[in-house]
Amino acid sequence: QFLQNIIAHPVFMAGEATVDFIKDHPELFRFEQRRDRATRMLRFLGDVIVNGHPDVAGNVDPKKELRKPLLPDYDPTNPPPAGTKQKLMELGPEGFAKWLRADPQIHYTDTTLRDAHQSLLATRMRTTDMLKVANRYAHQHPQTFSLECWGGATFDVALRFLHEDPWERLAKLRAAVPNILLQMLIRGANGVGYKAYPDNLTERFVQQAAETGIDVFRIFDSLNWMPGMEACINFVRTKTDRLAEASICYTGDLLDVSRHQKYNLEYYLRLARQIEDAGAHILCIKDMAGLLKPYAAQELITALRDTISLPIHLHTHDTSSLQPATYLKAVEAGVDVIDVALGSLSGLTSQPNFNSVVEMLRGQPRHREYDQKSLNEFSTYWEAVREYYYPFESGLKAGTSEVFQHEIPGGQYSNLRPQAAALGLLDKFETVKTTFADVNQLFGDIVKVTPSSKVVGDMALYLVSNDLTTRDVLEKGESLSFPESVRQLFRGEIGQPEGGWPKDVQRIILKDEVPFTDRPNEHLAPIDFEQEQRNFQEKFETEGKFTDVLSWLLYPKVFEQYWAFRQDYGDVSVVSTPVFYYGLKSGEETLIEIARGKSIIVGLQSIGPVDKDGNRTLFFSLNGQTRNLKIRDNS
Ligand code: 3PY
Ligand code: ZN
Repeated sequence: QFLQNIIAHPVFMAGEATVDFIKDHPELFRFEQRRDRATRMLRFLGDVIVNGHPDVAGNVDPKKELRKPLLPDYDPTNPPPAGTKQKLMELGPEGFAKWLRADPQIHYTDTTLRDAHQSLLATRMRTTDMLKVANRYAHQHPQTFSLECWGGATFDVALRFLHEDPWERLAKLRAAVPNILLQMLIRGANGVGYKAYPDNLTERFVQQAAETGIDVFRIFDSLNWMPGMEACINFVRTKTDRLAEASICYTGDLLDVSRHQKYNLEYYLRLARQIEDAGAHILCIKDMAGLLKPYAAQELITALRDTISLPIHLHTHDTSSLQPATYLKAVEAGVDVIDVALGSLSGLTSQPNFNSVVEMLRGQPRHREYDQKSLNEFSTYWEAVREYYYPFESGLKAGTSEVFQHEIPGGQYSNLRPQAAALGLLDKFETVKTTFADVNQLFGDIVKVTPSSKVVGDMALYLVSNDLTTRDVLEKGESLSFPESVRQLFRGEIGQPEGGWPKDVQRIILKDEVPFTDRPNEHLAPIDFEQEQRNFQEKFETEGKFTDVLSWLLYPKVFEQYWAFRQDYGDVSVVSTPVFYYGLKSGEETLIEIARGKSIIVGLQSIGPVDKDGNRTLFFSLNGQTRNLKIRDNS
């Protein structure tokens, strides 16, 4: 073990070991009880088989039959045809933006790998399911503008629930898709988290994301507050050669004159000009709840095209089921790119149906040709894969125009239900939704998107679980103490809303605390990366990849748990999704590639009874040889 430690040590590997090498590196004497990869994997499978996967606990249907997804045919011999990625490399970001704005044909962003599953399946889509089709897609749909595949909630969820390294996901997708732009969603000053981060952390994060594979940074601020986006736009512009796409989050109803005071056309045009002045390459209209109605889209896109010279990218959620009509009007009005998801992961709180929108525009002069049969094959693949994730479905069965009242973002809807369920409020979910709308009014009618939407959700859950209304807040709020996230919002920690906070509500919530109005990031000390790298090494007893250090700085607790899990069980991202969530049945086998080019075949032979110590012995076959393993039964 000592020798192994020496050989694996980064200093030794770099050929930099001196005579003091052993003396200077006490960690060489740390002899971990390292289990081999296969045994760690068996332990993971054993735990799931005996105790179930905690993430689906209580939601598993033992009779559920999962079918094997069909993979579209393809010939991987030659590299995929050149696409937008090559165009960006050829033209650079400014030139690319000009080309995009001038291109008469409509472009599509496929959100299947990010927002679609964030909005339908609580972000649980695993890398292995993406990788099975990523290269096929690169071959068959190279005319796609971009694949949104990273950021938003995927970073946190990958580490927290899937025990996966989000950076590895991105690197693998990049390798599989060398020709289409890869796109991420970044919450401006809040990065891929729920709070403000020091600017230099966002800067390094953006740089690293570009290096690992991101081409389009869709940047937004959850209150449409320009200072929350500006630094991030700048980092993309100055530290990478990729595209800064800054967003205006659409809220309210442009056509509703009674609500016109705040979110009217002038408001959107002013923001668009500011975004252009801030140096963004593309403007995104980010309709996170699906509130942009067809005629509002026509008015907005027409006016935007007349006001700024950036290309315009439109994002929506089909919660109301109206949004293909919005796309039709937006395309007629000159929008450049629209966001869609492959058929079986589209609709409802996800994006409009890619396959169908292509057909909607067939015959329209701006139509872009796609092989419909192939798109449908991808949809068929995802239809079977979606079934793997059935415990995470939101339960919404049909489009609902209720969204125009509650304004809950698509990505939040599929989370709010389980959150309400966890608090025992499922039977009051209707009240939770109406209270969400009431809280929005109480807060002064704000833009609601992560993290501001989460705070509105927290407040709604708090009120409903305490049998309170927003009127109670105004009448007896002085004696109530509110969730910490609500206090943070009113303190100014995620930025400033249009028109400021309602003063009376702010006082009720903050009591004696003094709010601030400058950038929350200004209050945060910059990160000393060299020191943090040393801290990482000390804490985790390994030098650590820089991407691990970044993940740790962004999500310290989550990363520590992820790391501990990885030490115990190894890299479980390579397990197929049905086995990951539901384990193996007796007699069942699975093939797992535990390292590049090294696969094991694991079969479950039988499960023994619980012994006097509360353990069960599991009999596995590992590459044809019997291996038994004791697993604690927690039931
Ligand atoms: C996110 O921030 O994750 C979103 O999807 C916002 O719409
Ligand atoms: Zn979205």
